[in-house]
Amino acid sequence: PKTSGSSPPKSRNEKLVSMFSRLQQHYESLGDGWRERSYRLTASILRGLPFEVTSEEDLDRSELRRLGKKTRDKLKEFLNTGSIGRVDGLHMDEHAKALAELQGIWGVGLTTARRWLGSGCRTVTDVRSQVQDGTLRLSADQLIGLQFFEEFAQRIPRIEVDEIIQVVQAAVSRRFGNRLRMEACGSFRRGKASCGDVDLLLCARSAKDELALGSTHDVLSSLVADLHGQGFITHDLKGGNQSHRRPGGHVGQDVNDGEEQQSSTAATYFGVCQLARVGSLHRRIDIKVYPVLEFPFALLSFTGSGPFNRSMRLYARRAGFSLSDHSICRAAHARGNGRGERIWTGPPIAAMQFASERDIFEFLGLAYREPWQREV
Ligand code: DCP
Ligand code: MG
Ligand code: MN
Repeated sequence: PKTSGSSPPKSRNEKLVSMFSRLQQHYESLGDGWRERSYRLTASILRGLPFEVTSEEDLDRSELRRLGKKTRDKLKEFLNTGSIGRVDGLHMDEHAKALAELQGIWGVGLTTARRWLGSGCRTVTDVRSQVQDGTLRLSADQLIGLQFFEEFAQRIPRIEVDEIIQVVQAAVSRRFGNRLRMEACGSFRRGKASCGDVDLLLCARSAKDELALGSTHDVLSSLVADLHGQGFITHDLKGGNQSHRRPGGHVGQDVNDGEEQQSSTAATYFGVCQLARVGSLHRRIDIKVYPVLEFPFALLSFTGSGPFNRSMRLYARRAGFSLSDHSICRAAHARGNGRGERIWTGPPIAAMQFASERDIFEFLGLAYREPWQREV
């Protein structure tokens, strides 16, 4: 015998009902009450129909006669094509939104986000529950990204960036005296009122200081150890998909993208820090140490913005050069690097010619732009 009170009977026009409900929800979320009610009515009429809509003639039967032209057009589209473009578009939006949310977790890139979406994970909440029940396995970085998702999403007020800079500067001075200079880069250097993270660039003040300091890797390791020791750095991150980071250690040795470029000894650290003050949030911090000769290139690159870097590099390429965070090279020949990309590298322009960012602009024949003029 039939049990009452279970799921409601499926409508003969189930697919159409769900499409119009989707449209109704969409307009509800936009606050468009008129369209919301219109599509709610359509869904309810379709739900109550005693027959399945299979042809355009059906649109003149019973309650369907009440529907307006736009809705009839959508029903016709469905009958002709099996879907409604407007509804497919909403699904696309939703797909893009879900991908963006998942990529908001530190350590999650497009590939991972797509894979998770494919296995039914659409939101951070979904990820959390799938991690709980063991369906989803995250990398150490991703687990930290997930743990601090809400905190990392908070912008850091400029005044707090200042405090963070002072903590690191104090450790730098204590350990390395005046031999090491430090520049806060990224959005902070561009003058933004708030920043997504803190980007710090370190470099010996002179070639002589560089010799005395030892390797960039050792400098960075000992600084990070100091900041750990005082409880300021709380977590280390390995650096997402960047497979060239030195495995094991959390301080990575950079490798140039172009195999032909001269080897660089820049070192990079990604981590999490927290000021010793009640209520202070966990913040993302990036620290890089570059060789003296690369400093202007590193400063330019680490200051950004990302789009500004891309356009300046494109400009350089068109002028026959390849600009990176290490140097500028003549763009001599292109060849595959095994991943189907083309690298354009030739002999580097002597680094001695570049003492400042200004020299790089000048070399390329570009007017200098102050950091706060580098949004695009
Ligand atoms: N950068 C780049 N290409 C990338 C990542 C970064 O050129 N794929 C450069 C430009 C950025 C700088 O490094 O400005 C710092 O990177 P961030 O991700 O910290 O970006 P911003 O500091 O500019 O912005 P936010 O306030 O979000 O940290
Ligand atoms: Mg930044
Ligand atoms: Mn950063």
